[in-house]
Amino acid sequence: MDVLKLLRFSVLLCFLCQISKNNEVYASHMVYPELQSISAVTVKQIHRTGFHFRPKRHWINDPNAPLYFNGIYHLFYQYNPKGSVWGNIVWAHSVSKDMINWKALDHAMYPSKPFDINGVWSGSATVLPGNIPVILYTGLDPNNTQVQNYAVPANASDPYLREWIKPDNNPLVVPTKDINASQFRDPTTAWWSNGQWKMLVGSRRKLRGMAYLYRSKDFFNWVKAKHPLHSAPNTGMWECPDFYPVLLAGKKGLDTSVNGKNVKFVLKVSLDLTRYDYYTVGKYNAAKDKYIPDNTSIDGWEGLRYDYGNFYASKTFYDPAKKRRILWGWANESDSSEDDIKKGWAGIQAIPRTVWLDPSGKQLVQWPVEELNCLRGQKVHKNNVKLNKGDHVEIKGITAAQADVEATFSFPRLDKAEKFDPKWVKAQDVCAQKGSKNQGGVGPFGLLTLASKNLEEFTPVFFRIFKAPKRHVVLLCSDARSSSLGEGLYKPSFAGFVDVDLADKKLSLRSLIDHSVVESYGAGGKTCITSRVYPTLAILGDAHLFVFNNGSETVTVENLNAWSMKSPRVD
Ligand code: DQQ
Repeated sequence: MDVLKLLRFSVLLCFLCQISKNNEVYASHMVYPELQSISAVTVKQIHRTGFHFRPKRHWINDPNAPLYFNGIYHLFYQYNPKGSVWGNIVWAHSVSKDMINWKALDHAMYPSKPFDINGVWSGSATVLPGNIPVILYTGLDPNNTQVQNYAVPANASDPYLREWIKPDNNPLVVPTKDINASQFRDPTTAWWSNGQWKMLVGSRRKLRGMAYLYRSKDFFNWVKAKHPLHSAPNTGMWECPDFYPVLLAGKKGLDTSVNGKNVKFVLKVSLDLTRYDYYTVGKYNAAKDKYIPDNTSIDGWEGLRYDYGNFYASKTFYDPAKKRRILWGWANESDSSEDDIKKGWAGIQAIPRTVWLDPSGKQLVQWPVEELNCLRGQKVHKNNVKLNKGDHVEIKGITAAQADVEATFSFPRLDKAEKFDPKWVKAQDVCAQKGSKNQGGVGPFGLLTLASKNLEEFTPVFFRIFKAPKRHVVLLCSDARSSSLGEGLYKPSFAGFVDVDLADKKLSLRSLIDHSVVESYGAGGKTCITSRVYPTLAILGDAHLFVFNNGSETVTVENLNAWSMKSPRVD
């Protein structure tokens, strides 16, 4: 074992010793008992998002059971109705016709029964034959044992499915002796294969992350399969697993129960130890109930992520209305819990994204749902803007604190690309080392978002191209280090590599800028990064947007469209 691996192993070990010493419920969230019921008197507006989903006040985390049912999109989410840090969790419920404008309903579930009296945690929806929606979720019983329950609508003909019943024959699944009862949660959407329902529950056995598989003929009597669907060493607790088919070609989504020749599968796990969502693309052998990641997918911490920034506990669902698969993910805050109490709110959902398999078959591609475009207002357009080394040009005429920007950059040649050091394994480290201010060869170029007029504050989102012996390496960076003059903030240099063909010497970037979030899609959605930032000067009407180049090779902004974004109705 090399030194790095040894170090990581011992860090993991210490971490796990600590949590097992702690007799309290291990929630994977930071728990502040003294803060969790401090109700917000006022809600600070400065960093409030305009078009990202969030309730009026208080804490939110995981999206739960996203669902399309009889013409309505449903979003449930983990919510603290009493305060702005994690705690007092209920299932909040909102409905929408377009996933952009939302109507809040009464909470769908709160702890009330012996099988969930200590918690109603994350879960998923399945629509059973006959068009009957069912929710599977994790309950914490009086011993804090994590059990899997179900809930059904009280009235399936209510278009909003307002009321949910938790029948008395719960729990459906309790952890057997071989399972860690405090690390056993977040059931998936169930799928039908070989004459049975199947579902996964996330867990860990020592350091091995596990997706336990359960089978049922009638959806109510579940039997644990002898082998998990999949597991991986040294990955720790697998929260919120998600397992679904994707077509080999095209952007169409598939219902979760589809399998066949033209289909691959995606297994996503939220790794509690790193707080990122990782996925692999692979094959699902339905007869043996085994999932095997392709050899192009790394199965662990160095694997593919949906998003290389603040994006966790995500979940997809199949939208039969538009035949697409949609991804929801929680973008948590990067400020402190004291800040959150002062703000009176914490947590947003990232913009829902359509996901499909890249033609290479090696990764997914993500793009904001098309409905988002209905918020586009005032537009500016630029083309053929030449950017020499050190140039930055302001894009005026839009509300830069709440905007959607799409840009294509081109460069005449790649000869000036900096040398890639093969030791650079982690994109985030390269971004931290190289940044946007250090001059490069081809790049850094891109956008300076949420920038103050004289650039005391800005969040650069940019590409930097390197030359490795047989290929070029493209880095996409969303660097929060200069995002704010404020203190006590987490300001990471989030970054991901972009597996893109540079034959046409072009790279595209889309950024959704929304006061305290910059959600970016590189190369048409091959690499995505969400940063949470809290400018002090670049706020509201004082926020600016620039394009920039700090590489010695001239870069051209071939085409740029930027829109002011309207605020949807989210009540
Ligand atoms: N959040 C829920 C858990 C899940 C975690 C509790 C992930 O069910 O494992 O709020 O953020």
